[in-house]
Amino acid sequence: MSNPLKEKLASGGCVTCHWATLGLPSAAELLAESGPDSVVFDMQHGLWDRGSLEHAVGLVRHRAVPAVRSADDSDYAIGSVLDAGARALIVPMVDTAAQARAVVRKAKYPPLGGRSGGGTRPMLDYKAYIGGANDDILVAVMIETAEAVANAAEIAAVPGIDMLFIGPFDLSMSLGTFPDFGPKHEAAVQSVLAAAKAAGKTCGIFTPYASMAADRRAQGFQWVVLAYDQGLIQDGAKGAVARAALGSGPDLVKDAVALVTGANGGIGSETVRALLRAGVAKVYCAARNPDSLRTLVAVAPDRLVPVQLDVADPASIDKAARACADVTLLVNNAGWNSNEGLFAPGSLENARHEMEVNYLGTFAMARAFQPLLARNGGGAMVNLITIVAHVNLPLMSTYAASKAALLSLTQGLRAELKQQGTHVMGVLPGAVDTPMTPGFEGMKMRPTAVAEAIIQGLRGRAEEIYPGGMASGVACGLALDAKAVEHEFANYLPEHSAARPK
Ligand code: 3PY
Ligand code: MG
Repeated sequence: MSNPLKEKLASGGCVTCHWATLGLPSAAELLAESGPDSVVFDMQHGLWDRGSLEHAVGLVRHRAVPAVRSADDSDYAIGSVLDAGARALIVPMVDTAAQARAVVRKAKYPPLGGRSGGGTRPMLDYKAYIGGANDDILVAVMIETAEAVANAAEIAAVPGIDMLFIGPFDLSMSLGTFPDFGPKHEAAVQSVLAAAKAAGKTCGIFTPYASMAADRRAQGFQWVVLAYDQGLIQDGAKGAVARAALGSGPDLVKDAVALVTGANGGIGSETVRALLRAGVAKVYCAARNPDSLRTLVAVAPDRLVPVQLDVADPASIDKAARACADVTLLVNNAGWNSNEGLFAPGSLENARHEMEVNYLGTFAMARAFQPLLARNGGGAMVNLITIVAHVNLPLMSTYAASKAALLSLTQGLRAELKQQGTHVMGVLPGAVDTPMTPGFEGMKMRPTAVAEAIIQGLRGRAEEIYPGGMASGVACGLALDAKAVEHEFANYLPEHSAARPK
């Protein structure tokens, strides 16, 4: 028997774990499948009972090393979780060296302690288990009060204690810093780490998020928590509700006066047609070259007004804002895609131009039309972004970066325009069949479908829409595992593509 957690710690490594509180064996199994070193079952604050713990340990133990935080430091609390098969024991609220010595006695078989033999899992191979358990099982005590911090050096020196494990939340209450941590708390945390190191022992800490776990790991903590089941479900569920949130209010489409930039393009011209079908009063159809709008304007000459506009040219924006002062619905659709990777010839120029059009052009339009929208009752602003704003597609890296900037701008606009009653909607489709995506061989959606989704989104006052199967699939993938999507997108780069570094 050799405990992989102990081996990792001995080599100076850091144990990563997921924390299981909900008492659901199947949820613990899912946590273990993601590949942490350990799953910790929380018997102190979690919903486990003896039966569900035994079941869950059986489900995870061939994937991740089972660990348990015991309910308390009693004989029964410690003995029963070790009998369930825990190979690491974390005992809460240990304040003194005497308490720590008692923990060791309860966790070890004679002659080191007084643990009683028995239990279903030890009986699988009783002789081997009893012979190896004292060495195999890692014993950690939680330091989570001011008293424990003061006694940390003495506690760490107790033979048989392998790790001091900090409970930062209880510690913040004990130190009087709750709900914040702050400098006093941090000084205590660092003093416990130093005490553990001085005694030649390891130190772990509860971390509710992976980013915090990474910071603590860099500081020398050797056991961190990446995620916990309640947090994962709660955050995921909250995020899903926020993403699907629809608002209510006056109709933003019917009788609106719209301005659509890039109205000669695939999505632009279909958006103009969809707006007409939805009953807008008028659409200013904007393009750099108004001649390119002739066919479109002929569809409804009484309601469509061609406008010369280059979003990269401040003078033309000013002129358009003066000519279109009755706008209530601004659709920032104009965009440019170099369709090149980061190391293509001229990629810096591409990047500048994409920023100029996609990000700064939309920004300039928003600045010019903000007072008009305010004067006309608030209305709405729609920004055509793309799903690759959320995750870079290396076939078109610089374009994706400019759209990431636009996504951020859209969030800022939503916040700043709320007070004047302007609804801001981001549109994040996947690949759309337009002249902008000539080399993309995957499934493309029709521009009409994007245009219809824009109308539906405005009717429901959605903040963000993800038209089409590709966009909604990627958005779902990102919510579940953003890193996996990033790596999948990186694979789209062909081996000998022009976008590859030469
Ligand atoms: C604490 O922060 O007090 C903990 O016990 C974390 O589980
Ligand atoms: Mg605690």
